[in-house]
Amino acid sequence: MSTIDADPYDWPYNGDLRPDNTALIIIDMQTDFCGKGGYVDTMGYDLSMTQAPIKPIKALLEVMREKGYHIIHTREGHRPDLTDLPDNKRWRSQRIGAGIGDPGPCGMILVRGQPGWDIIPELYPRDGEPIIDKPGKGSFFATDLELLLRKNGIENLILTGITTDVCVHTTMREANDRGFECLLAEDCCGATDQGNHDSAIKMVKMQGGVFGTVSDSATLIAQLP
Ligand code: C5J
Repeated sequence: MSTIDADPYDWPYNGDLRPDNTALIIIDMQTDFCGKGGYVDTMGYDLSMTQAPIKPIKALLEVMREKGYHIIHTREGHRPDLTDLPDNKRWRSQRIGAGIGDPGPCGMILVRGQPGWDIIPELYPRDGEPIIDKPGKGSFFATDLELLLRKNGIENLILTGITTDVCVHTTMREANDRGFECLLAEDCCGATDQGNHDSAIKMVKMQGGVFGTVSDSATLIAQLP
């Protein structure tokens, strides 16, 4: 039995923490969300906030690969013909000058196969590490993530990636409702707004850990069995 120091409770709740039953999920570390000329950059946000988690994720990823944990990556994006892009999602993005599906410096914004849509080289998946391509914010909606987790006996999820308040939080909520035991690695996440990042972390911790618990990369690296 082993646990990771976390707030508001040490994780996992039952002490059953093994490489076999635990996955690192790296959410949407794509050029569109943290690279120059991508979606977030085109919207005018400060990229330093979505780039901040790159180094901590890389350090954690290296250790978890070494120890044999499951590693899962996600990408948000739409089909090139945009048949899976809700009209209102497109309309809202166009309003702020970064229309999903429109051409930009990194190709069509958030479209599968375009340079901006892919995962950044620093964190690129290794052969054999599953990539979940998702059309929405949550990683469970319209994907086979749950099937993959259940089939492989994965019960514990370490959530990392961007953005804390949108895709990471939506995925954590979806996972929590499905009974997965979730830990958010605080320094391995970033948002387009520091206040939103801080609030998203605070929300996880309320009600005794309503969506799970929070720790950081240094603690995980030191304590993961
Ligand atoms: C957003 C995401 N923010 N990956 N997507 O649209 O959080």
